[in-house]
Amino acid sequence: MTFKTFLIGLAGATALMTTSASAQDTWRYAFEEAIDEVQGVFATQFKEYIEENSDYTVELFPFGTLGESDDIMEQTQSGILQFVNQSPGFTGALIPEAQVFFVPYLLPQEGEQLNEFFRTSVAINEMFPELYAEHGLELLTMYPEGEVVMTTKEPVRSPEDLNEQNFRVMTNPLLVESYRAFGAVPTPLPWGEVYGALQTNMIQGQENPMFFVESTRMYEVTDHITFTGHNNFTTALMANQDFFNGLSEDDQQLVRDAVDEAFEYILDYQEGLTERALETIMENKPDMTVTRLDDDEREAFMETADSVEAEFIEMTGESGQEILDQMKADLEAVSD
Ligand code: 6CS
Repeated sequence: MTFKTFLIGLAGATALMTTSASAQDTWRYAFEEAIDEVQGVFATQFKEYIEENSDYTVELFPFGTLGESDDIMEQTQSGILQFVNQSPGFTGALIPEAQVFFVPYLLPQEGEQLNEFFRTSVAINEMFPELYAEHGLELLTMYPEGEVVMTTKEPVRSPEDLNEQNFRVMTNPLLVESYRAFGAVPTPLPWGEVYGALQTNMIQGQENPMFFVESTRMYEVTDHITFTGHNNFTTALMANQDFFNGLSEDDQQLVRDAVDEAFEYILDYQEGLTERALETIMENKPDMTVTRLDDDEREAFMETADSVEAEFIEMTGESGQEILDQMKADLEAVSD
């Protein structure tokens, strides 16, 4: 635990202790984005459902109010928070199997096939909950946040273009390996440091879904957007497991119903979001270049997938192999 996390945790614990007994009826829910970004919209739907259908209140903590992604995870594991939305990009450092989402070109980029995969996947809905439970977490859902694009200071058409480029990645070892295989110098950083690191040229690129590139103004500190097709951004909602297990069956069902409602809402909400974000970026910065790699150009990035997959198995052993095989079977089941 960092000193900052300790202080934040102490402040949170003190707040909890000084609140009246009715604090039991207030559930604290933190996430990694702003209230009007995808995770915030999901959280708002969840809150509205719970408050309309029960006497509970849900208190939302957007990015920055309680620290970085790792801080809100620690606070949830220790019971200061009841709910946390954290992406496998960070959880992968805690639960190595969650890094499967960083095998390049495993997931379709966007669309109904991807949505159906998240709805029906055995790996996501049955296997991952067991792995998260080993860390005191009740995995409630995983959902997509959009096709990941690279935003860089120099144009990117091939892995050679990433050579010597310090490229920011979320803090899990497999994503580091993936960008090493892409030819870059991977630089894991928490989100709060990314804008400044681009501004001061400590790093020369980063990846994220388009809505986030727009809302966090990544286009101000990079000049080129590249659609490489290598991934979709996956995120996950969890509850502290002791808290969840302590709820009545009816209240557990209430939570699951709220999650199901928010899940479908967020899939609809994201229809056309990538395109709208791109339009806004182009209005704000007309000389931003946008490149969609053609099949041959993608092939050069795709060729790295086998080595990253092998690295994933090396890191996770038998349980990683089982998850990967099941993910592939789940994807096959939704392909037409
Ligand atoms: O890149 C990141 O760190 C962030 N990206 C998104 C889309 N959500 C939260 C996360 O912290």
